[in-house]
Amino acid sequence: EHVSVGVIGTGGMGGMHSENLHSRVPGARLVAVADVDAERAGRIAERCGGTVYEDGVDLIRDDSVEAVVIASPDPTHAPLVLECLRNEKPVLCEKPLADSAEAAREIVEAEVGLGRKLVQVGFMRRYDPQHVAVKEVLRAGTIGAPVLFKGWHRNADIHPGITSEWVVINATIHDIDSARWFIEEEIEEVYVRGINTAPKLGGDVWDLQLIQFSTTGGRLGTIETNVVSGYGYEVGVEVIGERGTVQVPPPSGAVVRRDFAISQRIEDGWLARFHTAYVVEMQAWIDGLLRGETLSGPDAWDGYASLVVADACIASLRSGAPQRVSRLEPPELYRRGVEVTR
Ligand code: ISE
Repeated sequence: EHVSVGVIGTGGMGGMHSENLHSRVPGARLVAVADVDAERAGRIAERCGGTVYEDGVDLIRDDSVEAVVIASPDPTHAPLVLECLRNEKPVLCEKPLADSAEAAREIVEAEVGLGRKLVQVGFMRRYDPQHVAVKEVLRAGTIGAPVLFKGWHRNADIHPGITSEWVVINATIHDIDSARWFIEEEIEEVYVRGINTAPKLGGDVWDLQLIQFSTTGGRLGTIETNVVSGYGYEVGVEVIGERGTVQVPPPSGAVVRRDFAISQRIEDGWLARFHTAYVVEMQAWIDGLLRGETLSGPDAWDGYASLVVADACIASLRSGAPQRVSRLEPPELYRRGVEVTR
């Protein structure tokens, strides 16, 4: 038995998801790929199989496609997810779920209207073994209740063309989800500052941003997002609890001594750093679908809630003042288990 999956978007991320579905995830079959660049989709299809579409909507409507992965550009996410819901097909959508909280709210409402969860969001850190190990320590109560979250998120470099808002919606969104997942409380207030460290992006683009936040239960947090670190790709988390702290370990590659120095390699990007997480994420999604289980991964509510916080971060960036986050009350659907059917 297997799930027939279609992948929309065949850039770096969609290409990796396609390869994983094809050769690393038992129980999945890649049956279609779509990309506005049909040649690029064709190259993936040659290696991994599947019908080629130029338009993601046609892929979603293909009867042989039982479940959909969306890895096309951010502004296309919300309309494609809504199309999946109209066709009642389970969908794993890359983050961000939409390009604004308002657009994500529409997805939540459509799903609530259907009465079952079909949408998972690609917050893959929740499947990264190092992040999972931190989560397990917190769950076990080993360091007591969390009191402070510290996240740092560094990309090696970025092409010109980005904006300060993009840094929040496309990069920091992961850390917002991470904070919500580890602390298990909503973010209540944010205060964001930024500076430009990379003139090539344009002097008004804040590539280094620092967020301070507080949560509904009175915890604190900081998030550093640095999209031009200049040295490599790294994601760090430390949670300070009442009795101790827990953090993801530093890079664990071979330790090299040479030329009077010690060194270890650091990954160049997320595809390498989170390679295992992407496979585990996909396998868990496919296994859940095969077993007809309730979706257990990050859902449309997580996608929406993270965007509400992201919108508040952008408001704070613009005003230079702390910003309250609208209060979030999840609908019933996101509080109890409901069957997922395919
Ligand atoms: C990218 O889209 C990702 O999702 C990566 O995980 C993140 O580190 C990067 O900043 C984003 O641009």
